[in-house]
Amino acid sequence: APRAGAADFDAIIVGAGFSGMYQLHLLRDRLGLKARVLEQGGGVGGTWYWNRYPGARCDSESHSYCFTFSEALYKEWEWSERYPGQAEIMRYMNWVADRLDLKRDIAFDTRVTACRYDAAANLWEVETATGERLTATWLITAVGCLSTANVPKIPGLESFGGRWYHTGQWPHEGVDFTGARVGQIGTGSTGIQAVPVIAAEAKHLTVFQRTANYSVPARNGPLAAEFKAWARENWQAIRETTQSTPNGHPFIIADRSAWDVTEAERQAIYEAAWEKGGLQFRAAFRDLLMDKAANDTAAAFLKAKIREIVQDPETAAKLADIDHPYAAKRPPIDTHYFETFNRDNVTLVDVRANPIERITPEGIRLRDGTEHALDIIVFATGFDAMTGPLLRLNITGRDGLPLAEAWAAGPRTYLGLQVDGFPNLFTITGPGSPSVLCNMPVCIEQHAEWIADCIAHLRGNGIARMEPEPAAVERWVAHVNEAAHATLLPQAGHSWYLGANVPGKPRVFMPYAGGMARYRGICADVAAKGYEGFRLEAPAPV
Ligand code: NA7
Repeated sequence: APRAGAADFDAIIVGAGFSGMYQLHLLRDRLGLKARVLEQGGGVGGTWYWNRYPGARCDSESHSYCFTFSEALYKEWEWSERYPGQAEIMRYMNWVADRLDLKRDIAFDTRVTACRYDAAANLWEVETATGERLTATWLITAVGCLSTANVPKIPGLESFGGRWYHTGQWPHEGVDFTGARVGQIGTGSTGIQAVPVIAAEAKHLTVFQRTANYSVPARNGPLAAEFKAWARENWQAIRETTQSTPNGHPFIIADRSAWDVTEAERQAIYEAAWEKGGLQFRAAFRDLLMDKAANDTAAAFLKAKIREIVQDPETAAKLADIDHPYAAKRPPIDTHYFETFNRDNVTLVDVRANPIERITPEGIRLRDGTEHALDIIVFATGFDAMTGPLLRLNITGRDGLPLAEAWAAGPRTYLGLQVDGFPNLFTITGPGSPSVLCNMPVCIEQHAEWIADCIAHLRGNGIARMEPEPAAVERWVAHVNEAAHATLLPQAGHSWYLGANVPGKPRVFMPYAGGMARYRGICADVAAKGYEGFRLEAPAPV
């Protein structure tokens, strides 16, 4: 049986984004625990601390992209736009951190390099880049899902004579594109946000597209005073909506099939959704993510829009040559993305047909020998999603088992919250949780609260060690897989949901696609049944 260890802290939390901040607040201010947050950045904000690229903006609507656990906190903050921009989110995060007095328990500029579970002492030892070692009973990762930049290993990058940047590691002082010939690789959510902003500043922008993507106009803009007042007054109702929908957004997915209406009605519904803008487009019919033929109707509508907007037919054809179902990859929303290809200073290059061969001192060379001379390369190439940020922590569990080894064939968790072989480790928005398929703060609040309740239960019952049973992990992995395959999501073979964007990464559908509301119910049920599926051990008598 485990000992009750004498650790430096009750809990160490890695990361000071939404997750780490809320977890600290709950453990310290509600449970009275001694908790410490270790954060590699120089401030709070997590993903928003690093993603300062041009056009960086959240795709969740601002009145739901925030903490909702406190009515007072919710009502005191006023968002200025329908979608919050990076700078405004950073102001919000700092405001919350100050308002809850969190910063005194966060060590900034502190990168975790290793985490080791010491079975004899029953504690976690966490090592930082400066060689400091701290111990804690509970280790909680709050490292986000999209925080390990994926810079593709294109030969010759080191020889490039210009400057290059990854959008997720953007210089804090910004990048001046004036007069520059810019090449951007990547047309995911990030790339689609960056293109119009870079094009407006650069001398020329060449967009290297490997996979064409759908996008719906965000219809961003300042929020009207009436809307702000409505959101303040409807804190409870908004919270109830986000907690009861599958994706945590403040809109309801229509309870009608694409086949319940006539062709003309369907077009009118899509047209209205297009005008309204944003991720709500996918809520037009309940079966868009389940029924391929239903999805085809949305896909056809969106492809027709691209051909309507983009004047050059050849460019339009390349942009509309999309081979995955709509929303099977994370669906981008944009501000004048397709319109930007009508500018004289923007060129689209199809690198599916003619791949990038190498980066030269002058720019990018394609397989057919075409050279694109560039001063700046922007990598909007995404992240080693979900597992990347966890594996980078070099976690070793019981019997010296490295997490990388436990997950060699893909991530295996129970509820996305714990891993067998890694006692007393909690992973906020870990693989196997809804995370990236959900409006993040909604998912994060549920996780942090579940973890806090769990720790309170363990302490109240004198339990010193918690770990999922391998059979529970086995069942959960199977359920995550089954939930994914009940949707069209796995049909986008090159998506980061599957790890397919990182060469050599195992192809496993990582997030839980069964819906946030259902997941919330499952987690609550597990807790109500005395943490069913977990092994709970009391300390050995002294
Ligand atoms: P994504 O969605 O992973 O997009 C990355 C883009 O970069 C995508 O178009 C990729 O094409 C492209 N890419 C990646 N590697 C290469 C190489 N080697 N050559 C050419 N093109 C490449 O990342 P984002 O940052 O846009 O979005 C991540 C999430 O952040 C987003 O969904 C939101 O949740 C916030 P591919 O599709 O792999 O062919």
